[in-house]
Amino acid sequence: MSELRDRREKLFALMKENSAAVIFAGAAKISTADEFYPFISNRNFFYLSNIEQENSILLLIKGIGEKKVYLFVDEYNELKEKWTGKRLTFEKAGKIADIQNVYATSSFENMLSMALAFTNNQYGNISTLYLDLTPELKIKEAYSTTNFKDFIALEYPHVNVEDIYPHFKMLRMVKSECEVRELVEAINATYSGISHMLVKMTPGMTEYNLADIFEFYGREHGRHELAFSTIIACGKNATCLHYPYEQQNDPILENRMVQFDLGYKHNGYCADISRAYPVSGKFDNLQRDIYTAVLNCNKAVINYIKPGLTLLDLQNFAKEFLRNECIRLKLMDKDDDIGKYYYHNVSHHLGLDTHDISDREKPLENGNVITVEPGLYFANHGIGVRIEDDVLIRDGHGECLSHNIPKEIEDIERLLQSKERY
Ligand SMILES: [Mn+2]
Repeated sequence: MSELRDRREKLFALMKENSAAVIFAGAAKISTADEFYPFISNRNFFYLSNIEQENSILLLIKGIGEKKVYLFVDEYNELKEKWTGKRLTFEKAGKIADIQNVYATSSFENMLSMALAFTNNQYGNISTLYLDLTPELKIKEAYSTTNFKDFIALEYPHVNVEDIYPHFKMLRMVKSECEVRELVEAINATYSGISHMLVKMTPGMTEYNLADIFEFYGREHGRHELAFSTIIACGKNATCLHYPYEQQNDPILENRMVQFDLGYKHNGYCADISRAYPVSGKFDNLQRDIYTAVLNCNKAVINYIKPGLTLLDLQNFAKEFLRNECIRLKLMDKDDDIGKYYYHNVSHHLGLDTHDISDREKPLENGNVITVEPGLYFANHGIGVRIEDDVLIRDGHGECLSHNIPKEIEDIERLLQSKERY
Protein backbone atom coordinates (compact mmCIF):
# COMPACT_ATOMS: atom_id res chain seq x y z
CA MET A 1 0.00 0.00 0.00
CA SER A 2 1.26 3.47 -0.78
CA GLU A 3 2.33 5.80 2.02
CA LEU A 4 -0.67 8.16 1.62
CA ARG A 5 -3.18 5.30 1.40
CA ASP A 6 -1.62 3.83 4.51
CA ARG A 7 -2.04 7.13 6.40
CA ARG A 8 -5.67 7.37 5.32
CA GLU A 9 -6.29 3.76 6.37
CA LYS A 10 -4.87 4.57 9.81
CA LEU A 11 -7.23 7.52 10.11
CA PHE A 12 -10.18 5.38 8.96
CA ALA A 13 -9.29 2.90 11.70
CA LEU A 14 -9.69 5.66 14.30
CA MET A 15 -13.03 6.84 12.89
CA LYS A 16 -16.35 5.43 14.07
CA GLU A 17 -18.49 3.23 11.84
CA ASN A 18 -20.95 5.30 9.79
CA SER A 19 -18.91 8.46 9.89
CA ALA A 20 -17.39 10.94 7.46
CA ALA A 21 -14.51 13.38 7.73
CA VAL A 22 -14.01 16.68 5.92
CA ILE A 23 -10.54 18.19 5.91
CA PHE A 24 -9.90 21.52 4.22
CA ALA A 25 -6.57 22.68 2.75
CA GLY A 26 -7.67 26.21 3.64
CA ALA A 27 -7.66 29.57 1.90
CA ALA A 28 -4.90 32.15 1.70
CA LYS A 29 -5.27 34.94 4.26
CA ILE A 30 -5.26 38.60 3.32
CA SER A 31 -2.29 40.49 4.78
CA THR A 32 -3.29 43.94 3.56
CA ALA A 33 -5.42 45.44 0.77
CA ASP A 34 -5.33 42.79 -2.00
CA GLU A 35 -2.11 41.10 -0.80
CA PHE A 36 -2.12 37.59 0.63
CA TYR A 37 0.20 35.81 3.03
CA PRO A 38 2.01 32.94 1.31
CA PHE A 39 -0.35 29.98 1.20
CA ILE A 40 0.40 26.72 2.94
CA SER A 41 -2.12 23.87 3.14
CA ASN A 42 -3.40 22.86 6.55
CA ARG A 43 -0.76 20.30 7.60
CA ASN A 44 -3.38 17.69 8.48
CA PHE A 45 -4.79 17.98 4.97
CA PHE A 46 -1.28 17.79 3.51
CA TYR A 47 -0.46 14.76 5.65
CA LEU A 48 -3.23 12.81 3.90
CA SER A 49 -2.85 14.21 0.38
CA ASN A 50 0.54 15.89 -0.31
CA ILE A 51 -1.52 18.63 -2.01
CA GLU A 52 -0.33 22.20 -1.54
CA GLN A 53 -3.16 24.19 -3.12
CA GLU A 54 -5.81 26.41 -1.57
CA ASN A 55 -9.51 25.55 -1.67
CA SER A 56 -8.78 21.83 -1.89
CA ILE A 57 -10.87 19.52 0.27
CA LEU A 58 -10.79 15.88 1.34
CA LEU A 59 -13.96 13.94 2.08
CA LEU A 60 -13.54 10.55 3.71
CA ILE A 61 -16.54 8.31 4.19
CA LYS A 62 -16.57 5.23 6.36
CA GLY A 63 -19.90 3.61 5.52
CA ILE A 64 -21.07 0.10 6.04
CA GLY A 65 -18.50 -2.21 4.55
CA GLU A 66 -16.87 0.42 2.39
CA LYS A 67 -14.48 3.31 2.66
CA LYS A 68 -14.47 6.12 0.13
CA VAL A 69 -12.01 8.96 -0.41
CA TYR A 70 -12.86 12.03 -2.49
CA LEU A 71 -10.55 14.92 -3.34
CA PHE A 72 -11.86 18.30 -4.48
CA VAL A 73 -9.69 20.89 -6.22
CA ASP A 74 -10.50 24.11 -8.08
CA GLU A 75 -11.54 23.58 -11.67
CA TYR A 76 -9.54 25.02 -14.58
CA ASN A 77 -10.05 28.74 -14.93
CA GLU A 78 -8.31 30.33 -17.90
CA LEU A 79 -8.44 33.89 -16.61
CA LYS A 80 -7.28 32.95 -13.13
CA GLU A 81 -4.30 31.10 -14.58
CA LYS A 82 -3.37 34.22 -16.55
CA TRP A 83 -3.20 36.13 -13.28
CA THR A 84 -1.86 33.69 -10.73
CA GLY A 85 -0.25 30.81 -12.60
CA LYS A 86 -0.97 27.17 -13.09
CA ARG A 87 -3.27 25.14 -10.88
CA LEU A 88 -3.33 21.38 -10.47
CA THR A 89 -5.42 19.53 -13.02
CA PHE A 90 -7.76 16.86 -11.61
CA GLU A 91 -5.46 14.23 -13.10
CA LYS A 92 -2.30 15.65 -11.58
CA ALA A 93 -3.95 16.20 -8.19
CA GLY A 94 -5.23 12.61 -8.20
CA LYS A 95 -1.78 11.33 -9.01
CA ILE A 96 -0.05 13.34 -6.25
CA ALA A 97 -2.62 12.34 -3.66
CA ASP A 98 -3.04 8.78 -4.97
CA ILE A 99 -6.81 9.29 -5.07
CA GLN A 100 -9.04 8.14 -7.93
CA ASN A 101 -12.11 10.25 -7.21
CA VAL A 102 -11.21 13.86 -7.94
CA TYR A 103 -13.90 16.49 -8.44
CA ALA A 104 -14.27 20.27 -8.65
CA THR A 105 -14.41 22.15 -5.35
CA SER A 106 -17.67 23.68 -6.58
CA SER A 107 -19.32 20.25 -6.40
CA PHE A 108 -18.22 19.58 -2.81
CA GLU A 109 -21.45 20.64 -1.11
CA ASN A 110 -23.54 18.44 -3.39
CA MET A 111 -21.34 15.46 -2.69
CA LEU A 112 -21.45 16.14 1.02
CA SER A 113 -25.21 16.33 0.91
CA MET A 114 -25.36 12.97 -0.89
CA ALA A 115 -23.48 11.45 2.01
CA LEU A 116 -25.23 13.25 4.85
CA ALA A 117 -28.73 14.26 3.80
CA PHE A 118 -30.44 10.91 3.59
CA THR A 119 -30.48 7.91 5.80
CA ASN A 120 -30.00 4.52 4.20
CA ASN A 121 -28.27 6.00 1.18
CA GLN A 122 -25.44 4.37 -0.77
CA TYR A 123 -23.10 5.04 2.18
CA GLY A 124 -25.46 3.77 4.89
CA ASN A 125 -26.43 6.12 7.70
CA ILE A 126 -23.70 8.65 8.29
CA SER A 127 -24.30 9.96 11.79
CA THR A 128 -20.92 11.45 12.72
CA LEU A 129 -18.96 14.10 10.84
CA TYR A 130 -15.36 14.75 11.82
CA LEU A 131 -13.95 18.23 11.32
CA ASP A 132 -10.60 19.74 12.19
CA LEU A 133 -11.81 22.15 14.88
CA THR A 134 -8.50 23.92 15.46
CA PRO A 135 -9.67 27.36 16.56
CA GLU A 136 -9.58 30.15 13.98
CA LEU A 137 -8.55 27.87 11.18
CA LYS A 138 -9.73 29.45 7.93
CA ILE A 139 -10.80 26.55 5.79
CA LYS A 140 -12.49 27.78 2.68
CA GLU A 141 -13.23 31.17 1.18
CA ALA A 142 -16.74 31.18 2.57
CA TYR A 143 -16.14 29.48 5.91
CA SER A 144 -14.26 29.61 9.14
CA THR A 145 -14.17 26.41 11.22
CA THR A 146 -16.98 27.55 13.45
CA ASN A 147 -19.37 28.68 10.76
CA PHE A 148 -18.88 25.46 8.80
CA LYS A 149 -19.77 23.61 11.97
CA ASP A 150 -22.87 25.83 12.27
CA PHE A 151 -23.71 25.14 8.64
CA ILE A 152 -23.63 21.39 9.34
CA ALA A 153 -25.79 21.79 12.45
CA LEU A 154 -28.34 23.73 10.45
CA GLU A 155 -28.42 21.58 7.31
CA TYR A 156 -27.90 18.17 8.87
CA PRO A 157 -29.25 18.30 12.44
CA HIS A 158 -29.09 14.51 12.73
CA VAL A 159 -25.32 14.55 12.23
CA ASN A 160 -23.06 14.76 15.24
CA VAL A 161 -19.87 16.83 14.73
CA GLU A 162 -16.65 15.63 16.37
CA ASP A 163 -13.13 17.05 16.41
CA ILE A 164 -10.68 15.05 14.33
CA TYR A 165 -7.63 16.97 15.54
CA PRO A 166 -6.83 14.55 18.41
CA HIS A 167 -6.71 11.68 15.88
CA PHE A 168 -4.19 13.59 13.77
CA LYS A 169 -2.07 14.14 16.85
CA MET A 170 -1.90 10.42 17.50
CA LEU A 171 -1.07 9.61 13.87
CA ARG A 172 1.48 12.35 13.22
CA MET A 173 3.45 11.73 16.42
CA VAL A 174 4.52 8.32 15.11
CA LYS A 175 6.63 8.70 11.97
CA SER A 176 6.72 6.12 9.21
CA GLU A 177 10.03 5.07 7.63
CA CYS A 178 9.11 7.31 4.70
CA GLU A 179 8.66 10.31 6.99
CA VAL A 180 11.95 9.59 8.74
CA ARG A 181 13.69 9.58 5.34
CA GLU A 182 12.19 12.99 4.51
CA LEU A 183 13.36 14.36 7.87
CA VAL A 184 16.86 12.99 7.30
CA GLU A 185 16.92 14.69 3.89
CA ALA A 186 15.88 17.98 5.48
CA ILE A 187 18.56 17.62 8.17
CA ASN A 188 21.30 16.73 5.68
CA ALA A 189 20.39 19.66 3.45
CA THR A 190 20.45 21.93 6.51
CA TYR A 191 23.91 20.61 7.35
CA SER A 192 25.10 21.55 3.83
CA GLY A 193 23.66 25.03 4.32
CA ILE A 194 25.41 25.38 7.68
CA SER A 195 28.75 24.22 6.23
CA HIS A 196 28.47 26.70 3.39
CA MET A 197 27.56 29.51 5.78
CA LEU A 198 30.55 28.74 8.02
CA VAL A 199 32.98 28.85 5.11
CA LYS A 200 31.66 32.32 4.27
CA MET A 201 31.65 33.57 7.88
CA THR A 202 34.19 36.28 8.66
CA PRO A 203 34.37 38.65 11.62
CA GLY A 204 32.81 42.00 10.83
CA MET A 205 29.92 40.55 8.84
CA THR A 206 26.44 41.31 10.06
CA GLU A 207 24.16 38.69 11.59
CA TYR A 208 21.62 39.00 8.79
CA ASN A 209 24.38 38.38 6.20
CA LEU A 210 24.80 34.87 7.62
CA ALA A 211 21.04 34.28 7.64
CA ASP A 212 20.86 35.42 4.00
CA ILE A 213 23.71 33.09 2.99
CA PHE A 214 21.99 30.12 4.64
CA GLU A 215 18.63 30.92 3.07
CA PHE A 216 20.00 31.62 -0.42
CA TYR A 217 22.01 28.39 -0.40
CA GLY A 218 18.87 26.42 0.38
CA ARG A 219 16.97 28.00 -2.48
CA GLU A 220 19.87 27.37 -4.87
CA HIS A 221 20.29 23.75 -3.81
CA GLY A 222 16.92 22.04 -3.95
CA ARG A 223 14.66 25.09 -3.63
CA HIS A 224 14.29 24.32 0.03
CA GLU A 225 11.81 26.41 1.95
CA LEU A 226 12.60 27.40 5.52
CA ALA A 227 11.18 25.38 8.37
CA PHE A 228 11.05 28.66 10.35
CA SER A 229 12.59 32.11 10.37
CA THR A 230 16.40 31.79 10.54
CA ILE A 231 17.98 32.85 13.83
CA ILE A 232 21.55 34.16 13.79
CA ALA A 233 22.59 35.80 17.05
CA CYS A 234 26.02 37.00 18.12
CA GLY A 235 27.06 37.37 21.75
CA LYS A 236 24.39 38.60 24.11
CA ASN A 237 21.74 38.56 21.37
CA ALA A 238 21.68 34.76 21.71
CA THR A 239 19.95 35.18 25.08
CA CYS A 240 16.81 36.06 23.10
CA LEU A 241 15.50 32.65 22.05
CA HIS A 242 13.64 33.68 18.89
CA TYR A 243 15.86 36.67 18.04
CA PRO A 244 14.07 37.97 14.94
CA TYR A 245 15.60 38.52 11.49
CA GLU A 246 14.49 42.17 11.48
CA GLN A 247 16.77 42.79 14.48
CA GLN A 248 19.80 40.86 13.21
CA ASN A 249 21.81 44.01 12.53
CA ASP A 250 24.78 43.51 14.86
CA PRO A 251 28.27 42.56 13.71
CA ILE A 252 29.69 39.04 14.08
CA LEU A 253 32.55 39.87 16.46
CA GLU A 254 35.74 37.80 16.62
CA ASN A 255 35.77 37.48 20.42
CA ARG A 256 32.12 36.38 20.64
CA MET A 257 30.14 33.24 20.01
CA VAL A 258 27.62 33.05 17.22
CA GLN A 259 24.43 31.07 17.84
CA PHE A 260 22.39 29.74 14.96
CA ASP A 261 19.01 28.03 15.05
CA LEU A 262 17.75 27.16 11.60
CA GLY A 263 16.41 24.53 9.25
CA TYR A 264 15.19 23.79 5.75
CA LYS A 265 12.13 21.81 4.81
CA HIS A 266 12.23 18.80 2.51
CA ASN A 267 8.93 17.76 0.92
CA GLY A 268 7.22 19.53 3.79
CA TYR A 269 9.30 17.98 6.59
CA CYS A 270 11.20 20.34 8.87
CA ALA A 271 14.74 20.23 10.22
CA ASP A 272 15.43 22.19 13.41
CA ILE A 273 19.12 22.54 14.30
CA SER A 274 21.00 24.81 16.71
CA ARG A 275 24.71 25.19 17.23
CA ALA A 276 26.88 27.84 18.91
CA TYR A 277 30.45 28.35 17.67
CA PRO A 278 33.23 30.77 18.68
CA VAL A 279 33.70 33.27 15.83
CA SER A 280 37.48 33.24 16.29
CA GLY A 281 37.62 29.49 15.72
CA LYS A 282 38.86 28.87 19.27
CA PHE A 283 36.88 28.72 22.53
CA ASP A 284 38.15 30.93 25.37
CA ASN A 285 37.92 29.53 28.91
CA LEU A 286 34.49 30.85 29.81
CA GLN A 287 33.03 29.98 26.40
CA ARG A 288 34.46 26.48 26.78
CA ASP A 289 32.97 26.02 30.27
CA ILE A 290 29.47 27.13 29.31
CA TYR A 291 29.59 25.22 26.03
CA THR A 292 30.77 22.03 27.75
CA ALA A 293 27.94 22.21 30.29
CA VAL A 294 25.34 22.45 27.51
CA LEU A 295 27.04 19.79 25.36
CA ASN A 296 27.21 17.34 28.27
CA CYS A 297 23.52 17.92 28.89
CA ASN A 298 22.62 17.49 25.20
CA LYS A 299 24.41 14.12 25.11
CA ALA A 300 23.05 13.00 28.47
CA VAL A 301 19.45 13.71 27.41
CA ILE A 302 19.91 11.83 24.12
CA ASN A 303 21.26 8.85 26.09
CA TYR A 304 18.44 9.11 28.61
CA ILE A 305 15.65 8.96 25.97
CA LYS A 306 13.62 5.78 25.94
CA PRO A 307 10.00 4.79 25.30
CA GLY A 308 7.75 5.43 28.29
CA LEU A 309 9.30 8.75 29.32
CA THR A 310 7.37 11.97 28.72
CA LEU A 311 8.73 15.27 27.43
CA LEU A 312 8.33 16.58 30.98
CA ASP A 313 10.61 13.79 32.25
CA LEU A 314 13.25 14.91 29.74
CA GLN A 315 12.82 18.54 30.79
CA ASN A 316 13.20 17.74 34.49
CA PHE A 317 16.28 15.65 33.73
CA ALA A 318 17.82 18.42 31.61
CA LYS A 319 17.12 21.12 34.17
CA GLU A 320 18.69 19.14 37.00
CA PHE A 321 21.66 18.24 34.81
CA LEU A 322 22.27 21.88 33.83
CA ARG A 323 21.87 22.97 37.45
CA ASN A 324 24.59 20.54 38.54
CA GLU A 325 26.87 21.58 35.69
CA CYS A 326 26.47 25.25 36.62
CA ILE A 327 27.24 24.47 40.28
CA ARG A 328 30.30 22.44 39.27
CA LEU A 329 31.58 25.27 37.06
CA LYS A 330 30.59 27.98 39.58
CA LEU A 331 28.47 29.78 37.00
CA MET A 332 25.60 30.67 39.34
CA ASP A 333 25.50 32.80 42.48
CA LYS A 334 22.80 30.67 44.06
CA ASP A 335 22.22 26.94 43.55
CA ASP A 336 18.52 27.38 42.73
CA ASP A 337 19.05 30.04 40.07
CA ILE A 338 18.93 27.71 37.05
CA GLY A 339 15.61 29.15 35.84
CA LYS A 340 17.40 32.46 35.22
CA TYR A 341 19.83 30.86 32.77
CA TYR A 342 17.70 28.13 31.21
CA TYR A 343 14.16 29.20 30.35
CA HIS A 344 12.65 26.95 27.71
CA ASN A 345 11.76 23.31 27.12
CA VAL A 346 14.36 20.77 26.10
CA SER A 347 12.20 18.97 23.50
CA HIS A 348 9.31 19.20 21.09
CA HIS A 349 8.06 16.84 18.41
CA LEU A 350 9.28 17.51 14.86
CA GLY A 351 7.65 16.71 11.51
CA LEU A 352 5.46 18.59 9.04
CA ASP A 353 5.46 21.38 11.60
CA THR A 354 8.64 22.51 13.33
CA HIS A 355 6.77 22.43 16.62
CA ASP A 356 4.83 19.39 15.47
CA ILE A 357 1.34 18.72 16.79
CA SER A 358 1.58 16.37 19.74
CA ASP A 359 0.24 15.35 23.09
CA ARG A 360 3.10 16.43 25.35
CA GLU A 361 1.80 14.20 28.14
CA LYS A 362 1.83 11.03 26.03
CA PRO A 363 4.82 8.79 26.83
CA LEU A 364 7.41 8.52 24.08
CA GLU A 365 7.29 5.53 21.77
CA ASN A 366 9.27 4.13 18.86
CA GLY A 367 8.76 6.27 15.75
CA ASN A 368 8.63 9.60 17.58
CA VAL A 369 11.03 12.29 16.39
CA ILE A 370 11.86 14.99 18.89
CA THR A 371 14.41 17.75 19.31
CA VAL A 372 16.90 17.80 22.15
CA GLU A 373 17.93 21.39 22.74
CA PRO A 374 19.29 22.34 26.14
CA GLY A 375 20.71 25.85 26.47
CA LEU A 376 22.36 28.24 28.90
CA TYR A 377 22.07 31.99 28.55
CA PHE A 378 24.31 34.37 30.48
CA ALA A 379 23.45 37.94 29.48
CA ASN A 380 26.02 39.19 32.02
CA HIS A 381 28.79 37.37 30.10
CA GLY A 382 27.34 38.07 26.62
CA ILE A 383 27.07 34.33 25.95
CA GLY A 384 24.11 32.21 24.90
CA VAL A 385 24.55 28.57 23.91
CA ARG A 386 21.88 26.18 22.66
CA ILE A 387 22.80 22.84 21.11
CA GLU A 388 19.89 21.26 19.29
CA ASP A 389 19.73 17.86 17.64
CA ASP A 390 16.87 15.98 16.01
CA VAL A 391 16.40 12.54 17.53
CA LEU A 392 14.41 9.50 16.39
CA ILE A 393 13.20 7.00 18.97
CA ARG A 394 13.92 3.61 17.45
CA ASP A 395 14.43 0.16 18.96
CA GLY A 396 13.95 1.51 22.45
CA HIS A 397 16.48 4.33 22.41
CA GLY A 398 17.27 7.75 20.97
CA GLU A 399 19.03 7.80 17.60
CA CYS A 400 20.52 11.19 16.75
CA LEU A 401 19.63 12.04 13.13
CA SER A 402 21.83 15.15 13.11
CA HIS A 403 24.97 13.57 14.55
CA ASN A 404 27.07 14.66 11.52
CA ILE A 405 26.75 18.34 12.35
CA PRO A 406 29.83 19.15 14.44
CA LYS A 407 29.27 19.73 18.15
CA GLU A 408 32.43 18.39 19.84
CA ILE A 409 34.86 21.19 20.75
CA GLU A 410 37.81 19.63 18.89
CA ASP A 411 35.71 19.13 15.74
CA ILE A 412 34.42 22.70 15.81
CA GLU A 413 37.88 24.20 16.32
CA ARG A 414 39.38 22.02 13.59
CA LEU A 415 36.57 22.93 11.18
CA LEU A 416 36.68 26.67 11.81
CA GLN A 417 40.47 26.90 11.77
CA SER A 418 40.89 24.85 8.61
CA LYS A 419 38.21 26.43 6.50
CA GLU A 420 39.05 28.42 3.42
CA ARG A 421 38.70 32.11 4.21
CA TYR A 422 37.09 34.27 1.57
MN1 LIG B 1 13.55 23.54 18.25
